[in-house]
Amino acid sequence: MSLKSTDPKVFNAILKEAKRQNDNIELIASENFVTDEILDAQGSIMTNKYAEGYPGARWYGGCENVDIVESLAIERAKALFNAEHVNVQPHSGSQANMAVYFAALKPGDTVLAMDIACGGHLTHGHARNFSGTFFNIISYGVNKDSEMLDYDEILDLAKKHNPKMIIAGACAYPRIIDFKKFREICDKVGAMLLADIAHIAGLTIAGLHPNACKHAHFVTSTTHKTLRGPRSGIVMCKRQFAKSIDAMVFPGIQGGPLMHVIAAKAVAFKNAGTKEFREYQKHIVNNSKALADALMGKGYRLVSGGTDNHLMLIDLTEKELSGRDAASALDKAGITVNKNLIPYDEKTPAITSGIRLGTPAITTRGMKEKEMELIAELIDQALNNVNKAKVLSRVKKDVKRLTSKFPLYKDVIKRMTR
Ligand code: DSN
Repeated sequence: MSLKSTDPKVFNAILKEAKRQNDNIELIASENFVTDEILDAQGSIMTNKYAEGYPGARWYGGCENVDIVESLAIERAKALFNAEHVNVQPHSGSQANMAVYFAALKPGDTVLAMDIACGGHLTHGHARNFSGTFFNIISYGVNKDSEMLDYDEILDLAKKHNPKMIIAGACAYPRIIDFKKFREICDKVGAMLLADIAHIAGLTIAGLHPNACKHAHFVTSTTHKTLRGPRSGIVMCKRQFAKSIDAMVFPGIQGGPLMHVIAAKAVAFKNAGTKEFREYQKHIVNNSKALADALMGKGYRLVSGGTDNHLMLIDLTEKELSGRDAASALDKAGITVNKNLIPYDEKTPAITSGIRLGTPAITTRGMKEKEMELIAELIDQALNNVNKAKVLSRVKKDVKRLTSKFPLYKDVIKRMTR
């Protein structure tokens, strides 16, 4: 029996999603398209196996095969990041961060982290997230003029509040993060450093961003952004924290690991060790710079004046357009982005003055600088005509013409439709 006949509603939603991903221009900076090998591993029968514990020390019998994939994932990740210890069991970036917080801190301890309104992440202390409810969060932002991290200001805050941990890392920051400087600040005030490299993990492997593992006590990452693996997380740490991190991931905050996802992580880590992967990361950054230049050439203001990495933030204030309305118009034109606060935004998080754009997914499709110029042109046409359905539908046709030259999941769609 096939899913198509047993559950046509779910089958059709999956098929339509495959077609949407194929037809649209995907610019969400945290998304990517996994390879067929990752789909094979993640969709495998390893989903059936309970394996509480760690390789060689499980609570269940029959773990000899899942032990192989978890050990491979650990060894490959250690080599990629030059990490002293890696735990590959966190189900997500959020749980990776939770494991570090609970292993390194006590409830009520002070943590200095980047404000979500300036590019930080929900788990870096948002009031309604576990991080903001269990811990005393002090936020740092970006400099109002440069819109970049201000390490003197961070040091001042650290001296004033004496945090037990400082978090370096962001999900909407278009510039290089200086982890060495963060560590120096930590050492001055006796704090531990957690680097959350979810967005920049792939760039790190390719040497296009400083490696946080050199400087931080703890490093967390998701595995599905620039790293292009399955949707999941990992924790890396210095050797002396290995036992407490492992004990906090299991049994501290998780039960059975998702062995099918860990198998897919092992596959992704193997791929990330190749020359092709490093070339791919270079193209992500080149595309990001090309898209940023093309947009600025059309008069768009980019937060901090450009990008060093895979993403950029457009400030739409001068266009008299909200991030919400811009994202909605682009969606109608087949261009997928997310609305995003810009530093010191006067609008609410549900409306915003900005949108965030990233190039990992379109680069996976093989698009290069030439296509970035065309994409900037299509974005500009859509944003100049947010209320004109006819124009948006014409742009959508152009989007489809472009994406059809870079087909995605052809075999997946063929298998599903035959
Ligand atoms: N904050 C999400 C993003 O960067 O899109 C990921 O958690």
